[in-house]
Amino acid sequence: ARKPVAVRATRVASMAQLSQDELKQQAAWKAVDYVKSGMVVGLGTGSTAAFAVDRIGDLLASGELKDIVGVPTSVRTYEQAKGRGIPLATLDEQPKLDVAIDGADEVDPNLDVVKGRGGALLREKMVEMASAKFVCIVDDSKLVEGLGGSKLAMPVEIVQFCHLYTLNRLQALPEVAGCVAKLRMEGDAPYVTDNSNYIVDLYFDTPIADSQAASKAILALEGVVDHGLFLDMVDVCIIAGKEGMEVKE
Ligand code: ABF
Repeated sequence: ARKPVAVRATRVASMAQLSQDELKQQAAWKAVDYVKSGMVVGLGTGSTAAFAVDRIGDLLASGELKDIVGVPTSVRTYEQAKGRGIPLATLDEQPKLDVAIDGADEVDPNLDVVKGRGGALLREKMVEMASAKFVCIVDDSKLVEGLGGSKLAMPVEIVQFCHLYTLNRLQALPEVAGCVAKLRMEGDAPYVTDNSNYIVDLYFDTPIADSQAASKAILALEGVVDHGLFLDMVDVCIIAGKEGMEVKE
């Protein structure tokens, strides 16, 4: 079991005026404080993580950070980081990371999270599992009492082969009873991940009762590659809200 979550809250009156994008930026910039010269850094995907990638690029350009190597979690992030002049490597070349910074779709009170609505969950999980520290960055709209509770998707990456068969088996799992499974589409065609797989989004009416059991049951299906439940993985969560900033670890 995870140790109890410690919370450091900084009330910042001026944050009341910030837009959601500005809150994301605040969380991202705070996370970059964990990056020191010489580190190998996992670079997340999504609009919140993009602020961290830009910030690292700026600090490298100004000389405040030196000798950083970034490991991107998606083709999108690879392109962004390359454009910012961040030296890049793969997990093959850099299997041990010092820190990874990435966003999330839902964060529960234990700092378990749902990720992957941006479609990059597999590479995110591989990179973040390889990191000594995973710093998750969100605005406070992402907070939920239980995972699946936002009524938005919990994604599962599956192989293309007989994807309807896998979708039906996912929906029938007792550990996610009552969920509705939908193949993610992009226009008229199925959405294809960076790894040439499909995504099935699971929708819940009520939060997942036992996310550990759901995680194991989903992973045990043969056509499943991975899922968006990131359990016991977050070391630090930075939450930006109009009231101020919270750092939970
Ligand atoms: C990534 O980006 C994903 O795991 C998550 O799905 C998404 C969050 O996006 P945003 O920061 O744009 O809300 O971190």
